[in-house]
Amino acid sequence: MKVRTRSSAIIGTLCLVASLALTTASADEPVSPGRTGTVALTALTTAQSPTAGAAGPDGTVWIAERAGTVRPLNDQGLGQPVLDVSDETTTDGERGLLGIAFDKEFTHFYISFTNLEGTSTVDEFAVQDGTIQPDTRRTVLTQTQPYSNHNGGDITFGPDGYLYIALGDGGSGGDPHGNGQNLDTLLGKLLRIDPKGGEPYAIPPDNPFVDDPNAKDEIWAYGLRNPWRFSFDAGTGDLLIGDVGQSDWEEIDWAPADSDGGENYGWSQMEGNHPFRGGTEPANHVPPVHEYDRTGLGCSVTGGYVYRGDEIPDLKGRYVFSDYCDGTLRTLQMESGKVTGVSDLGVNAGEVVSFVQGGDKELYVLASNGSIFRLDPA
Ligand SMILES: [Ca+2]
Repeated sequence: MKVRTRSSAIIGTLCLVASLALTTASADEPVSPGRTGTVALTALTTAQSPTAGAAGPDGTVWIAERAGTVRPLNDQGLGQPVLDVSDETTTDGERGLLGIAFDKEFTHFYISFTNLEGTSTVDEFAVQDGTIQPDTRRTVLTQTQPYSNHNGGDITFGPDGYLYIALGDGGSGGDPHGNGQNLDTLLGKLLRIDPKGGEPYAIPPDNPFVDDPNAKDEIWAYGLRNPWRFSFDAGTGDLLIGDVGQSDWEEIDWAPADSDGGENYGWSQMEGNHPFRGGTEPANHVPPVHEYDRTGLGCSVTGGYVYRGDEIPDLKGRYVFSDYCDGTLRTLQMESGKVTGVSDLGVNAGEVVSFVQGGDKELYVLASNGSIFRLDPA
């Protein structure tokens, strides 16, 4: 999965070792007193390499499996596939079915996957009475990929009703083509489009670069390396992005709900708060709200959600995230875009691939071994 430059097999082994060795937080990590024992991980069921999920119709949670299937999770467990594009994608490198999203009305469903050529593809289906209508399928957006890694792939609708699409820098290592800072490519960006406003989509008129002939109109934010998972705070509308680092620094990026877009998160001049390979900090660099290094807390950040459910009062308003190589669930407490506390929830979900927010705003955790957990009160 979200590995960086070496082979999946090697990294997989490293990550497995790391996840075994690093299940406890390092002694110097700030842990709020009384914050351990807040949550329990309830194992619900097992999927085949789950990568992503979305709140679905009728209280379900739809789970994407990397090889190309989508299955609904309900009280009875994981149902039969409601969609299967497994003959259109592969799971080599960091490819596969990487993201799914519903619009607010549950009338359209979107999938984000790499096709057989490795091209990042976002397709749309109409949904009627909670059922995908296969004959309504159309391709919304594509982006060719120079390498098999750093595809990003997460998709979600923002509070503004527009579809946001995360794309990595194209891959290899160290951003060899300089895509992160190049506004003439969609790679290394967070995009914002209106899939219903045109064919195949419309550009929201207030996108930050619509008046810049040298920049792609779809771009909302840039300077991202592999924004594997991002989300909007269901309470405030703030944007939070987990951007996977290259060698040294994992980071969480942030923007307020009233942002006009155009944030430059720095890659590949910067990795976290640090110049990358002699890079120069851009004048407009928006530094991460949180970063951590590789000395004990992991190697590949998995962005999550601000908890807005009802079941775990102590968790309300805290951003829950993890790391693929570590698996400990951690939280950030934030005020006005500043982190005021970092906590270790004292539970570990293994190789954490993704978080999912249900319609009731409760959170689920997907692990690479297939486990699907729900966060419950301890
Ligand atoms: Ca950055």
